[in-house]
Amino acid sequence: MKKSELPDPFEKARLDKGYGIMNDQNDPVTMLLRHKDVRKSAHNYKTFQSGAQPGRIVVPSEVNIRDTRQIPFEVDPPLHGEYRAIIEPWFKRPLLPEYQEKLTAQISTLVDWILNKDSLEVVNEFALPLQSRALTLLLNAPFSEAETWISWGTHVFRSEGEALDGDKANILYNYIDEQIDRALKNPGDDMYSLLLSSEFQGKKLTREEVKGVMVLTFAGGRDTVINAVTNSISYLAEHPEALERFRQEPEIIGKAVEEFIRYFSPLTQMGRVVTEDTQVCEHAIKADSRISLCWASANRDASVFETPNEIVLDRKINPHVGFGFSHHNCLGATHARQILKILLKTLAEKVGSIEIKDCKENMEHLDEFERKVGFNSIHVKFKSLT
Ligand code: HEM
Ligand code: EMZ
Repeated sequence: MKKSELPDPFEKARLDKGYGIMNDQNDPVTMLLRHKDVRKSAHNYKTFQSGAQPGRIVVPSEVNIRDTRQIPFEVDPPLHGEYRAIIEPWFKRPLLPEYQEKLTAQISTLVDWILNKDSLEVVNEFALPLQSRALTLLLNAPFSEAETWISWGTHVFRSEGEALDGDKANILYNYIDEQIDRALKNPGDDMYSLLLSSEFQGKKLTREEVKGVMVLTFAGGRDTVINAVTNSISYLAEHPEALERFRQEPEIIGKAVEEFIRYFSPLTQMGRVVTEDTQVCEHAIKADSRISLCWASANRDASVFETPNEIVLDRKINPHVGFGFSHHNCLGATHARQILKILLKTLAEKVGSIEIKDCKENMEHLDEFERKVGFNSIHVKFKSLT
């Protein structure tokens, strides 16, 4: 098997019964595995709610390390739409040419730097700094803040070997508190200041609401982006012809990004809390239990995607759910797509080949399923094109 492959552990259960069950801290999750069921249930917020106890829809559940409600992620319609409208224009800024120019400059500098190195560990030395520096653009925060965020590692709630790390979570909460204090004293044109001056239903957002948006912005766009970047590089290492194709046909890069998101599915699943006794795939589910929408399984559903286990760089029909589906679809997707597009373009322009030296896989243990979601570390050598 190629190192860049991410096998689909859900195929048999998806075909046989359509769901799987995993325990998680004695709050089991019925995982929906079929594309159709995932989309239908994502849409049905009345039966499958996001606005339960904060942290409970995340798998693994974060109820023990988080009280702050993440906004708009843990709010259901109609309030969800009102919150989302406040921040949606801000999250569309990556479409602006100035934003893309700055992102291109950041990524070019990083790629030039890696070309000079004999060996590079992609997760910590490339993907993490790239993600953190790019986030300074989304927050409109000073570039130097990225150094602090890099020091937190790849996930703000997890560390290697520890699925939930409360001490680490506190570092983030304290940091956001300090930043809110700073923006209150000295408002500027950054994201904290924007939120503090925004109104919800005719009243200023509360400190807790501002915190809820910021915690989500830091947590949601972190390991997902890091995995997407790292997996893309491992794919290009084993498929140098893809780099050549991006040079010849740069117009397919947008499609390739969508295909990478489908195939890599950096966010495996997201939960919902069931509000009434119901059934999925002829399986009874009790009120107040949890289901999950397994994006990673839906994205390999052969009834929707031809050759689902292959990366087809210019896949024509690609209704993937890697960024979610329906009203909670990923707000950070505009930013994430720009990062990946600019990365692929820059690598194609500057890199001739990439050699993988050694790597450690990052496995998610989901009871009956073991899913490779990327790498904990991967050492490579980049060779320049010229
Ligand atoms: C929501 C995936 C990057 C912020 C979501 C959802 C998915 C997802 C599947 C839907 C969750 C649900 O339905 O409960 C991804 C992937 C990413 C990525 C695969 C990278 C490749 C980002 C980034 C940010 C971000 C960079 C911001 C910095 C959000 C927010 C929501 C969200 C705010 C909630 C939207 C809402 O509730 O209306 N993301 N995400 N994401 N994501 Fe992302
Ligand atoms: C939550 C989640 C958001 C959660 C859209 O996904 O991402 C996870 O990585 C975090 O742990 O708290 O922000």
